Amino acid sequence: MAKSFQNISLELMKKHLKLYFVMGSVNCLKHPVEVLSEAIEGGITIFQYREKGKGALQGEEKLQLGKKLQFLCKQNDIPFIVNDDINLALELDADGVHIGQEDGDISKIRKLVGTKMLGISTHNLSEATEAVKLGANYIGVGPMYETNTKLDTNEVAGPDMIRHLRQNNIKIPIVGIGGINQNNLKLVINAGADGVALISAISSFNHPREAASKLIETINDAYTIE
Ligand code: TZP
Ligand code: MG
Repeated sequence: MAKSFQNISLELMKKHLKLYFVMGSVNCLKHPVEVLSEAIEGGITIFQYREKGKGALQGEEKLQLGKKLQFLCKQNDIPFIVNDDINLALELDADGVHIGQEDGDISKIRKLVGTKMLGISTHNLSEATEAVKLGANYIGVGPMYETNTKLDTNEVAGPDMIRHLRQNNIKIPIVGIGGINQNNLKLVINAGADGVALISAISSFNHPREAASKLIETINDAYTIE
């Protein structure tokens, strides 16, 4: 039977955030099912279905792709998170949702999703403090670096923002996001993140399995050399 990730503990949440793959069909060079399947083989630890941007699937097509990606996650005990679309998350009975600052009333969303995982994108200490208060299971902090994947990003915050949050008593699980790759991820972990969330560092490669497996190796290294 597939694992339940409801009411997830802090420790397990942190473990799952290590290598957080975010993706939708517009980010992929080949079929998203193939990309996710390879990424899972490579060692990703959580997945977010983010069907967004120019040419993104809508309605029934979005739902059907979501089902296929969720099935792969279930088979491999990988938490399946839906970006933004609370109705889709509820319809699929996803493991969680990830929302930004402009995605509606966060306390209402917390109530709607019940004990599912709730991730919130934050950019500074006041947003992070509020996210903790509203019951986030983890926060995304970014952008860590320049990115071409998302056009409407805030100013680059850099790993120092994560350091700043940790120094100011933000204890919940944190993932850095935005422009993270093989070469800069150690800086994000060393600043106090539990993991890294990324799109193109896996999806833009012809061999997502190799990309993911090198990333997880580097992350594990970063934890051991502190
Ligand atoms: N949120 C902040 S930056 C970003 C999101 C979804 C895009 C991350 O994509 P990439 O390719 O890992 O820079
Ligand atoms: Mg959003």
